[in-house]
Amino acid sequence: MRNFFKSFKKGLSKTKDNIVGKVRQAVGMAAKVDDNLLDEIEEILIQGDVGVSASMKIIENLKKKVAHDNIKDAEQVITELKTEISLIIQSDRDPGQLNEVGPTVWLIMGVNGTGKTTSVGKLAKYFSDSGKKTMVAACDTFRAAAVEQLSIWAERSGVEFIKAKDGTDPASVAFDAVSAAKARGIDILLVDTAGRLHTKSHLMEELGKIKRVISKVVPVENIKPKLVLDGTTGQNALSQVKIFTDAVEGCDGLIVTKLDGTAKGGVVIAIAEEMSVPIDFIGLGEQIDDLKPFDPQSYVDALFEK
Ligand SMILES: Nc1nc2c(ncn2[C@@H]2O[C@H](COP(=O)(O)OP(=O)(O)O)[C@@H](O)[C@H]2O)c(=O)[nH]1
Ligand SMILES: [Mg+2]
Repeated sequence: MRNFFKSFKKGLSKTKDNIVGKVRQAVGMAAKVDDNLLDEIEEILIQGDVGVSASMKIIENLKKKVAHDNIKDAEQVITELKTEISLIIQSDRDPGQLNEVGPTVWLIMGVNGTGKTTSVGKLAKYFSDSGKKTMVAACDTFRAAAVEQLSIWAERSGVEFIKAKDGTDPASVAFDAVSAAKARGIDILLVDTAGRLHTKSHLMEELGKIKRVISKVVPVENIKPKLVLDGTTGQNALSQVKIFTDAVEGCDGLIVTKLDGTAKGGVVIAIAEEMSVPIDFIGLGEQIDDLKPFDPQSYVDALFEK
């Protein structure tokens, strides 16, 4: 647990400096707790990609609280800010939850370079470490390098690996993989797909086809489409959620990567406020253990730790 929190702290340090660090500075300079200070905090939140909607909600609630409780102590404002952020992102979801009767199939989708293939590799390690029978399928038939990359990750985690031959139809590879997973009593099958621009309709249709084809082998409730978002792209990432959700008729959860590389990790709060799809895992670095189940409490604690 200590190591778990340490990863959050390390991976979110840029965001911490950029958001809570700046709030502390503003609070330290402020002569008193007033609307000026709270507006300044709102500006800091928006700059940190917390999103306009979440930032406004947080500050509105803070203003009410300051007035109602007659808060004069600036330090108290920081405590209340932490509470407001916690309220937005809290969740009792278990991100690694699998269906009782397997295989559960995670269909990993997203635009190019968001971190799909490496996340599949990291998830394979995560699930095999938790004692789950894990299989990985490389359905990125566009990039031979991606298949090679994933086979190395799979080998490192000691999980089963199924790959496409060059130029084969991704849906047929997925079908074979799901059939094999079912036959071998696999708990979790992770399907890596090719990156696609959400503006290219035939590629988006292909995702829908993959889902339809595998639903011939496993019940549809076992198929969990997961969207990988690049956390460094901030608000842009949010617009991808709807399009991918439409393509597969429902996105089950999000994986937000590269939070270690950005000062704008407040995007996690924006997603929680604006999207109906929950965040399941977050990427906090490039090592195999750097993809963590999203724990809202650890996220907030990491940002507000002194
Ligand atoms: N720093 C950092 N880099 C990441 C993270 N996730 C992925 N990457 C990097 O992002 C790049 C693209 O990843 P890849 O999995 O190939 O993306 P794909 O095109 O979506 O399959 C690689 O260099 C990864 O190492 C993360 O959480 N943190
Ligand atoms: Mg890839």
